[in-house]
Amino acid sequence: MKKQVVLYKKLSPPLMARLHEQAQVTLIEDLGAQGLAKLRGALPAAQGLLGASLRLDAELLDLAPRLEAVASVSVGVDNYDIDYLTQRDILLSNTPDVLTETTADTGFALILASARRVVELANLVRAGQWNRNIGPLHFGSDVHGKTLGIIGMGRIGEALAQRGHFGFGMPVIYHSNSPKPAVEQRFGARYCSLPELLQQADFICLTLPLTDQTLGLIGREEFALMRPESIFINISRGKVVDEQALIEALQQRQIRAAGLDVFEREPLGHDSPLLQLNNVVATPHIGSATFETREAMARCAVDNLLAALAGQRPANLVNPQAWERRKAAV
Ligand code: 8YV
Repeated sequence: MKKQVVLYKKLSPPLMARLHEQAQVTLIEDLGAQGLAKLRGALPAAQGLLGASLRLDAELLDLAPRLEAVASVSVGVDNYDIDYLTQRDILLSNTPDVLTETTADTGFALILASARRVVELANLVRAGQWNRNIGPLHFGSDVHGKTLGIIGMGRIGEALAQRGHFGFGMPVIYHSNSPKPAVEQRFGARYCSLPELLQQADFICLTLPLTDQTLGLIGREEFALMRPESIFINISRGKVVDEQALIEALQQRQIRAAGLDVFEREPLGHDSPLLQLNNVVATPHIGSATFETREAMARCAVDNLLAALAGQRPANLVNPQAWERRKAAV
């Protein structure tokens, strides 16, 4: 008997075919009001869920008494009530590794775009305002040789350090839960405290997950430690930053510029003060958004889900305790 799977993210035809072969699939095309109503109606029969960008909390999960596994098409899992999933023995999986390089590329795209004012000056050309040689009024800042500060030295932080060290000759300093000797050896990186990093780095990059510990980590005090020529980059989660404090730091020139791919609320409000600032490069959460990587992530999520529904341990299990509880109950 095929398991009942509810899909709330469209998959490519080959992945859809693979899923249909092994499961009874209900596709929720979008997460608007109608889509959410359809999702809620499908949850009572659901044994597997696959998708992303949906807050999966106890209220929704209580509509799914038969749920065995949730496969997220993301590496971040801050939108899942992991404790409740574990309590219910529901296996949650994610898609790390496959998106690491692409997301680090996005980080460097923002470093270069914000340092060299690429968006602002490209818009000046497009607006027909390039009427003379560019002068100091439009100069940007160098990237090569500047100090790269990385907050959160996980897979993506490491990939960013690799790009900075080997690609741009940047000294790398970092702050994370614990020192990473292998990273220090590979990239000549130096571990330092958060205040030290904020005071010393030319580029301050957030590459850490959103947790109870990192919520609001970068606020007024932290921006006040940064140097006026420093540039702030966020490719992690918007809520790691006090966004009002960021806006004030930019308006008051406490920092030179910001490259932001994530925001407290997404999509970013059209009236956000961030969009009135020339020294902000804002992208719509494109961290992993390439054809190749999103297909690899979806493939990884399908592998995880089908393994879990077949009674096997998914390769990328977020809550191993749920697996242990499952095994103990057999
Ligand atoms: C997208 C991400 O949000 O993987 C994550 O955690 O933030 C991005 O890759 C995700 O892929 C949703 O589709």
